[in-house]
Order: sequence, then C-alpha cells, then structure tokens
Amino acid sequence: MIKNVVLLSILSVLPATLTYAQGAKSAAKSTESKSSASKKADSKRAAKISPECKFNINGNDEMHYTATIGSKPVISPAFDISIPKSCPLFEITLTHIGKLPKEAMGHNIVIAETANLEKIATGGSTFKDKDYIDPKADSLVIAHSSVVGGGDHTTATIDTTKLDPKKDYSFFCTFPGHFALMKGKVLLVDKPVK
Ligand SMILES: [Cu+2]
Repeated sequence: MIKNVVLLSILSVLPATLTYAQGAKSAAKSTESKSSASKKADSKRAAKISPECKFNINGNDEMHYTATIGSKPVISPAFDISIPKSCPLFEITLTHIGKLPKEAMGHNIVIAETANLEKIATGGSTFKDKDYIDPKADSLVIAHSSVVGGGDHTTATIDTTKLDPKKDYSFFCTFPGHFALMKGKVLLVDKPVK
C-alpha cells in the first residue's frame, strides 16, 4: 500500500518534469513528504495490529539479525518469521541494537520471494538514497523498511494478501554485502507461534 502511494506520487510529478535530473529531484522530494505522511498512517494502523501480527527483530554491529523465538535468543539465518494466516497486516519492527552509524553498518528488512532475494539484494547495493532498493526491482518487493543505524528503529508492514501460500518467501537486508548472513525464511502459518 505504501509502495502504491509512493508510485502514485512519483507518477504525479512526472508530467511536470522537463529533464531527467529535475524529475529525479522532484520525485525524491515528493517521496520524502509522502514518507512522513505514510509514517503517520503506519503508526495509526500499527495501533490496530494485534500482538500476534507483530514481530520484533534486531540488527547488530556484527552483521546479524537477532530475535527471541520462544524465549530463546537466536541469530540469523537460524530463525524464521512466522506470519499467522489470520493477520491481514503483519508488522515487523527492526531495531538496530549496535552503535555503528548507518553509513557503516546500516540495516533494513526486505520481504520478497526467495527466488528474487539475490537479484534484489545485489541490485539495490548502489541505491543508497532509496534504502538500497533498486526502483526497477520495486515490484518484486512485498514490503521493506528504511535503513537504520545504531540505536534507531524502523518498521516494515506486510500486506499478507500479497503472500501466496504456494510460494517461498524470505526476509533479508539489502545493505551491501549483508544478505549473506542477514536473511531468513518468512512462513505463512495456520496458528500464531508463541
Ligand atoms: Cu544489514
């Protein structure tokens, strides 16, 4: 849904642009203002998301995701994110528990089909200003957060109607080089995993 808003805003500024450079500038500006608006929408929506439809994940300075699964601390890629089928929206909060700035050890979280993981992760590495997401690969991305550095947090909200139970999905970080360790499977499950 957020992606649609951004896409619409980019499309809406296109006719007014005379050159590519101007177009890129306006699109970036428009994305920026929309993103603070959609952040507000996100927090409103988040208030309505029930606890079983939320997941907390951490990123650290050692280039790993960590999470608590069934009261046990685990390190990626040794854990999955399980999404109950009953959740219309599923919200993942990523907290960077390290100290390094996002320029050196930034993390995001991207959800996509596992088959597209490598393409998205390697293609995004040069798009620092786009949260390391290649705009051309945008249609392959189910959901993604922004990039955060030490002490900061961000969220990614998944519209679960976009998940096909017959397909295989993963979560991963597209900061250059991180997807080798920072990844795991996203599973659609019948019942919430405690
Ligand atoms: Cu990362």
